[in-house]
Amino acid sequence: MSLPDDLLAQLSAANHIAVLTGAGMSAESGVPTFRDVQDGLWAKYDPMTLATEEAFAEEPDLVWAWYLRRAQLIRQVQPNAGHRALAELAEFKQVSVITQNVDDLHERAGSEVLSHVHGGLFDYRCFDCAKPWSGELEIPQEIPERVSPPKCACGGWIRPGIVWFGEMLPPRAFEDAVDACSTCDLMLVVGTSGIVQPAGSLPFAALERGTPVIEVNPEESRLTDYVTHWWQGTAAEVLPQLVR
Ligand code: BV8
Repeated sequence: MSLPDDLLAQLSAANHIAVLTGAGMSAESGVPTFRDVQDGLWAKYDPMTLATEEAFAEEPDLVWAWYLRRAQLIRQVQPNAGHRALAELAEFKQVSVITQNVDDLHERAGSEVLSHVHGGLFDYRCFDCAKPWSGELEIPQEIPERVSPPKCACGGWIRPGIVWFGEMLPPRAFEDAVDACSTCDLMLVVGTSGIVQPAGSLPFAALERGTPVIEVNPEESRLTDYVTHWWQGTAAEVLPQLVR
């Protein structure tokens, strides 16, 4: 599958490209998406219940162990050809990467203009006083089902610096994301089901201005009916074609 000529022309003429990425962006690095339930890690843990303030307040050791497992996995994997292509594209165009992912694979691939609208797995703060935690994350080789989080000096538990369901998105990151989608010449939407809000609505900030939005996804998503073009394929297959 490739792009229709008119979109190819718009892509090469674009000076500023906004890119919204979701869990599918990291799938080819070996990170399960939220919709993947085949993998044991996810089948046992429903992100919808565990990725909440209530779950952490009730069972901090269960939630903390779940995030330790995810941090351990991210440390073991590498950015894929899709991450690297986006970093390379930024060498000759303005590229604003907006990611829903909490991993650091875009950074490790070299992407700089980056908004983490759902926070980052490697930022930590106190659950009670919100003071950033600069301690060393200890990830045991074998992570038990439950691990007590580290404690802040105030006595509160340390939590991951990510946005849980029901929590506000980081205002600055989301403002930057809306700004990029509202001012870009073209938008790419890569590897997202478009289910989670308000991030899932960002493409409409481009569409309502008549800016072309190209979706890269092997399957249809909630956004496919609305985007300018669905480029059916995976991130690591399609994105390197942008920099050939
Ligand atoms: C909030 C961190 C309010 C946690 C995450 C309307 C408006 C506002 C809110 C809501 C709303 N409707 C509902 C809500 C509530 C909720 C929500 O969206 N619920 C959903 C389930 C309906 N939203 C919130 O709670 C947000 N907060 O709105 O607060 C508020 C306002 C004021 C004051 C106080 C509060 C917070 C949402 C953030 C949640 N945190 N992550 C963690 O990771 O543990 S979201 C988490 O799930 C991920 O970060 C990611 O964003 C999301 C998963 O979505 P995707 O990335 O799309 O991944 P998914 O698996 O779904 O799809 C993968 C796609 O990839 C598929 O399409 C697949 O085909 C494709 N794919 C697979 N392989 C590949 C591929 N594509 C390319 N290449 C491949 N190889």
